[in-house]
Amino acid sequence: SQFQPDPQDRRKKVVVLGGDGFCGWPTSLYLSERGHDVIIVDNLSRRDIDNELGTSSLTPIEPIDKRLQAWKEVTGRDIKFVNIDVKQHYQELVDLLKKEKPDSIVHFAEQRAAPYSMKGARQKRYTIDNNISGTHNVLCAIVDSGLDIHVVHLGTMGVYGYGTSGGEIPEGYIDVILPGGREGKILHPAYPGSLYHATKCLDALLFQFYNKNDGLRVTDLHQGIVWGTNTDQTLKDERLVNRFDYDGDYGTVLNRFLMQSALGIPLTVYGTGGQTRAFIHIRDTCRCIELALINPPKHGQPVEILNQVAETLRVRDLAEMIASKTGGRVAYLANPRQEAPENELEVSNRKFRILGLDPITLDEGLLEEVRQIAAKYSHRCKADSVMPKSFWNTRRAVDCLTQP
Ligand code: NAD
Ligand code: USQ
Repeated sequence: SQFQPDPQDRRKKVVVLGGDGFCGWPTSLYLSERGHDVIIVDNLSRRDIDNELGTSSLTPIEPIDKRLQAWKEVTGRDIKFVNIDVKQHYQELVDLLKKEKPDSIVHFAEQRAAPYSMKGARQKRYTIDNNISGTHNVLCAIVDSGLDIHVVHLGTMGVYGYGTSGGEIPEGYIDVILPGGREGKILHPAYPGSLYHATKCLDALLFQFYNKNDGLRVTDLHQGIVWGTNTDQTLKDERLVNRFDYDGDYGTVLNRFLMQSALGIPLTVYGTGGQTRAFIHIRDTCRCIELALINPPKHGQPVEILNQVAETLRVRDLAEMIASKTGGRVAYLANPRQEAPENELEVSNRKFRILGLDPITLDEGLLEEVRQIAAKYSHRCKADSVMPKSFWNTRRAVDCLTQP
């Protein structure tokens, strides 16, 4: 196998970059509970962006120090927190690695909303600068530290484009016949649909370079859209609650539909809703990260790429299914984005299945759990945050605003 599980020493010392975020927080708690030694690094920029947009998590999230204190009280376990901006504070990052000597880094610390990355010149430039320089700093810092640290990066299914290659999307690489007739394996062509998604394509080239040049071990997880909010760990205490993004920029589609149905407002399908996307539940995000951590690629192996997805679903099917169960209405809006109106999507997740993942798929109980969380905190919803406010081009803005 291409993986190198180490049954003697499965507990890792892990730096979680972006550990205050939607995926990073529950993953940090999960890893801590599973006996790994976790250090969170975050510059809290996601909380600042909420302030900038005049919105906030639907669930009332505590400041990071209160979160960590609650985790200590409830479980007796320590998680350290260090406020470092991985894009701006390079030397602090190198010093931290040299001091803590982690086995692995999980890299969540990027601006992750496609709509925010298309909002305007400032947000476009911020997303490119933050994500590309941040990722490069992480790789450069590992080499600088002289340590053999395995990087697990959260990438996206969106690097492949949707249904552009035809057939099942493989895991990262495709077999090709090179000019001259030689057989080869190359990175799957990149076809991003937003500047955010473009940063993940550019990250992939940096991983390939540092792997080839410096022998860095990298696992790149091409994750689908995450849904759900709580996990067994975040449910242990109200102060540990995970964030729930519902606004037009950061709210992802299934959670938005569940929030909209809980609040009795129309479900916002963009375009025909023929877009087919890959999905994964937040509980499986946590499981997948641990599987990736304890199964690092062998030394000398190319960048390992796994598709972190459970299933593929069509947006209008999701909306109609939720509306029919809850008596809600579906509103078909002009699409604020530039994307194929209809696409098929078939994705391989063979490697995670080999590693033992039996993924959660759309489950009535879990859908209902998210709806109930949305209903519980519905008083916190700002109605004017719900509609899309970022447009891929100005023509679309006009269409969206003039549509009844
Ligand atoms: P998030 O915005 O909730 O969390 C990202 C965290 O990183 C935030 O806490 C933010 O403050 C921090 N951060 C950003 N830039 C930083 C910097 N320069 N220095 C230090 N910290 C920084 O996002 P998320 O939903 O948790 O996503 C995490 C990762 O997973 C992202 O890279 C995203 O691309 C990927 N991903 C997310 C989803 C999803 O549906 N949420 C799906 C696929 C992939
Ligand atoms: N959509 C709607 N209505 C809405 C919101 C979205 O129809 O109210 C549609 C969008 O047009 C799009 C699809 O639903 O076709 C998915 O949109 P999304 O906002 O849920 O997800 P996306 O922009 O793709 O980004 C999210 C995360 C990102 C991650 C990506 C995984 O924010 O960090 O990388 O999912 S993936 O989509 O597989 O690339």
